[in-house]
Amino acid sequence: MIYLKEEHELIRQTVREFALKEVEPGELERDEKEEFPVDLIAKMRELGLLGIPFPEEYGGAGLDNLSYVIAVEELARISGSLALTLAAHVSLGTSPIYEFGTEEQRRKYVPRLASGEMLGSFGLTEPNAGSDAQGTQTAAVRDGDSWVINGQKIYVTNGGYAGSIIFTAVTQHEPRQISAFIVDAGTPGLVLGKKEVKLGCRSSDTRVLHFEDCRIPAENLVGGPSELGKGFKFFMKTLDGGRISIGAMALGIAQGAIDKAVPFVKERKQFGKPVGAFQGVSHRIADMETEVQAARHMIYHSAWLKDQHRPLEHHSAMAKLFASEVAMRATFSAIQVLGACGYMKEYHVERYMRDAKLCEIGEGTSEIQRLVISRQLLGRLD
Ligand code: COS
Repeated sequence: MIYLKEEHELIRQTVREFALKEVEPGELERDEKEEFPVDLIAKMRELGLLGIPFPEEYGGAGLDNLSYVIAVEELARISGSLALTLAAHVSLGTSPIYEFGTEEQRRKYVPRLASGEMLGSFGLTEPNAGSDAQGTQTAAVRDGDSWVINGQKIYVTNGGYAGSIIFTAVTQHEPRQISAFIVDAGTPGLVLGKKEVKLGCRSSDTRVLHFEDCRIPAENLVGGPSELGKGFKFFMKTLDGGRISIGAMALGIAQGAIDKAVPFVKERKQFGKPVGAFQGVSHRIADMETEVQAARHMIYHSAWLKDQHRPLEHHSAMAKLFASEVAMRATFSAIQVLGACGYMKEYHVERYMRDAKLCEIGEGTSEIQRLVISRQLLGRLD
């Protein structure tokens, strides 16, 4: 592929090897027990995977977004949960601090996040603010040298294991103003809520976070006083990048479905020949491969656009939309060509299908991606 250099192949090999040797063996059990893999995160830290796209002076690996996307893809080929954990940490928990934080905020948080000393997290969604992300009700009130936060964030990926959480809150009602803040884990008044039980990505951590008169220093306003009221835009721009990584996760899951389906249909014999010899099966495999390759081009192109600091918004929305729908079709097909085996947990593909569903919902549903894409073409008609 035109974008790929030696460094990209190297990161692919490193993560592939790690995923096959270290991640796959325990994945069924972790999925079953909903076990967050603290030990695997520690190994990813040793491999330098937790800060791939951040400069070395901020604790990162100093590589590009394409390298990061390939790492997410390769993890997702084996574990959607681990890919999601990485994507939430890098794209949502760390990137907005690096991109929109003051130099002090960058220096304080990014090296610890990018080096993997701690995980990062991001709080946007609330009980009454999902697709309508401007519906935020969490409030921040200035009191002396602090902001006092009240409200709650839900479906917070990595919430229970994060050292810092970047989140949005309303700082003024008329005219309405949403700002972004950082809260450190362990701050009094930040109360960890229940761990969610999910359809897929079951060994990733998803939490409710309550803010109960949670007092954070004034300097934790992201970007400093001049950026008061810019939180919604910061978060929208963050999601433009984050959606590439969810697309990469979908791509990896879809590739994983092919990886499982191809050897199976070559080996499994019925009516005296491999089931792959039947056109109903071989054409499904051909469609899976075609769609996965198309998705890969879209995801890598979006990562390249991000690396070039070019406009991204509808490209990343299209890439995520397409890749996540491809992942659903590919995992459905994998189950179908494996037949009864596909329905059994030990063959992994039913887990792949459950994990893939997240990609059509997280970081904006497919409906929201279509809204973003169509607004780019049509403008706002409502
Ligand atoms: N980059 C920069 N600015 C953006 C932006 C982007 N990607 N998207 C919107 N904005 C700006 C707009 O330009 C507008 O600015 P002005 O007020 O200066 O004109 C402002 O933000 C409000 O934008 P808009 O009116 O389009 O906001 P909407 O309320 O219509 O919401 C959607 C837009 C629906 C696209 C947004 O709420 C969204 O993405 N929702 C899904 C949220 C999501 O993905 N949640 C999952 C979280 S995963 S933890």
